[in-house]
Amino acid sequence: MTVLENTYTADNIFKTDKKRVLSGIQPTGILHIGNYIGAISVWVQKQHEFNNLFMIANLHALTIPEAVKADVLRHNSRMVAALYVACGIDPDSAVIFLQSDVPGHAYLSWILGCCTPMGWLERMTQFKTKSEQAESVSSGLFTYPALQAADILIYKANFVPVGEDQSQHVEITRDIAQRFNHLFGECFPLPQGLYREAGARVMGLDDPTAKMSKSVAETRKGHAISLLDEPSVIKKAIMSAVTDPGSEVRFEHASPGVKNLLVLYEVLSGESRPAIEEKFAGKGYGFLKRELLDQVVRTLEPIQKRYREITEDERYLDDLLANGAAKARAIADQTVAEVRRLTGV
Ligand code: AQP
Repeated sequence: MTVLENTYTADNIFKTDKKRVLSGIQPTGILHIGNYIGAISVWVQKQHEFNNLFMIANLHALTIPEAVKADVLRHNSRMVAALYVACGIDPDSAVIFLQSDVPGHAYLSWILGCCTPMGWLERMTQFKTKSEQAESVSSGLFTYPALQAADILIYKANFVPVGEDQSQHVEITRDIAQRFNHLFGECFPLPQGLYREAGARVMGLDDPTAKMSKSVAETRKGHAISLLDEPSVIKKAIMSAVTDPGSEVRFEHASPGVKNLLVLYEVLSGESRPAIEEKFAGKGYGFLKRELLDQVVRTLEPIQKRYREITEDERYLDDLLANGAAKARAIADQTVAEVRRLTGV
């Protein structure tokens, strides 16, 4: 693949005129089944309906700098790109790129930050949660929503497929876009979140009251199922997942841990809720766990095989990311030029 930087313009990146999608994941650890179900699987399912840009949000990964090691961040960033493709994103039609390769994100983030009242940022629940856990709280963690708004708005994305935990961030992006449009003139469409009905919030296997999280998984074995886990590791995590002393397998009445396992089974198997409730009634949670294990391993096997093939060829990822960056820059530069004109900077 050759990088055709000079031949890309904002108008020739996508072959057809469709609504635009932007989404991304922070390279803060190995992606888990929650990232797959809540975000990537939706991207894959809907990729032909939209023109897609999928970024690796490595600038966002710096918001907790104590957790960052340069080599690990570099490695994880490439791993996330490889996993996008391994999970089924078509690299020939989607633009896959590193956030840091497009300087317009940070540039626009400053301008949008200036349009964002402090009170809006103070209300963000993710900031509250993450700042409670962090050693020290950076201003980057606080202004993270302005950068995320820039990620989305710089491509004038119409839809943002994300897990439910990100819904407040999509809402604030709409508010920021509206405020910019009001202050400086119409520029940004108001993006909408795209969420799945079941599985939009996968919970930790060891603590079903908190969402499954990459960074937590780094330090707590059995918290998450990583997309690159061996079957033996997955087995351990699922078999030791928190349930309860009962035997309730109806979705509406199950305890949080059991509901989480049922939802994972539902999403991965594609079976209906009544069929699942019938299948597991009176069989005990051990049976549910074994069946879920089978579904997870079957889902992850082809992804892991493709991941190994992709990562064996260093050049493939270099080219993929260089091309993605050139395409993303072409679109981003056009928006930045428009923003400069409207704001007078
Ligand atoms: N548990 C989850 N269930 C469903 N969807 C999830 N996502 C994350 N966790 C779950 C979705 O995956 C994408 C990844 O977003 P991110 O990396 O930018 O940040 P995050 O939401 O904070 O993800 P993690 O895995 O929990 O990472 P850390 O620990 O680094 O914060 C988003 O679409 C998110 O909704």
